[in-house]
Amino acid sequence: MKIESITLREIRMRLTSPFETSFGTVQNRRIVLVEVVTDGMSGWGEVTAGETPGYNAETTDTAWHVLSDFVVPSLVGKSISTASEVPALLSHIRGHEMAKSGVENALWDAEAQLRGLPLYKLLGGTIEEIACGVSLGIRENPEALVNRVEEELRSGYQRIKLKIKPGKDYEFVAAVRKEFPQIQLSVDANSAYTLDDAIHLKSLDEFDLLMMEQPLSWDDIHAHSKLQSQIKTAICLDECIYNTRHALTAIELKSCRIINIKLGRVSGHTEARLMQNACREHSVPVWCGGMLESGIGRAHNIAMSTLPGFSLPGDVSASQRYWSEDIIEPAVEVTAKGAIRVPSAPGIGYAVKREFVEKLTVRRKVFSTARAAS
Ligand code: OSB
Ligand code: MG
Repeated sequence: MKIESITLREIRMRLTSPFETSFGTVQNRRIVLVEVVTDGMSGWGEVTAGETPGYNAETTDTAWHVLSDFVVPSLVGKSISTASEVPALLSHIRGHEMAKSGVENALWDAEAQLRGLPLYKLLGGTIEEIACGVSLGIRENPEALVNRVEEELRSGYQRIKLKIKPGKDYEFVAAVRKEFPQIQLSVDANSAYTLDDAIHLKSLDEFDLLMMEQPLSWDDIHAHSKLQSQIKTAICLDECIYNTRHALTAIELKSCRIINIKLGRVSGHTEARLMQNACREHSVPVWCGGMLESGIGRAHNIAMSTLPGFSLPGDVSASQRYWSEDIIEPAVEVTAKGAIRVPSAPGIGYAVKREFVEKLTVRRKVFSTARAAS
């Protein structure tokens, strides 16, 4: 595959409602999309960096910079035989996993189309209906949260995840658990606590949670090992795990019993596939996390979720939970039983609504072999 051109676009999209986590609230998204053209075939990827460096170090603007000045120039004009060669071509660039992931995944989409295969098959996926959960932002009070949970359960979602932070945790979880004693329930702290909170976090053991996601510092695998030994609830790591080595370290240190895989955080499909395989060999379940993606990132998440290690419901939910109009068609829909049927069309399996993307675009940069960057 000869990489003929790469186009970066920043689009603006507004979430149907604000999403609050322990590190901030977001409603207006600034999303970088990557379109590659290889052997005449166009493929799409999404950079899942946030607007601020609150979740990890990357932002929309750092991604634009690193893509424009380093990642894209390392790839345009190159010939590769498969998208899984991309990490080696980018190994001289440290970090910036989300920026890299946008391009690598676009090449995976193009490669699947060139081979006439749905992306999930090219990746080696085996699951044809993926199980869906939802991630609920922090609410004003427990009653509002309980009402929201009820709506999501009515839509069929199989697992509910509650965002928590100090002062908005125990009572909120207690209220939801009291109302819904049987559901699969988990919490996500996005690094809002320290080891000094161990006794408080242990108090959540009584709610029979499926997992507690990333309670401690975003870069401290060791501290999670100290916490895991003190609580019954399974810890799931998110922010701490950028690559398979990190996952193996966390497993060896007993820092967690579950791992969340996000394509952007781990730099793309190649590393995600290695990581789920390593976790499976150690009997550690994984699931697909979300980053409030547009339809393009969502479609890639669906393809990844078909790999055999993905044995828990992911944060992959319907387009309409986020957007009044998505940039792909058909929109992602969830069945009454809380599942997404994996599309069978070549590539990501959804069509990109080009005209709509154009309308949302606020900046664009084209890199091609035919002419200089414009
Ligand atoms: O920690 O999983 C997270 C959103 C933004 C940043 C981090 C996280 C999240 C979510 C939302 O939980 C998942 C989604 O519905 O896309
Ligand atoms: Mg998380």
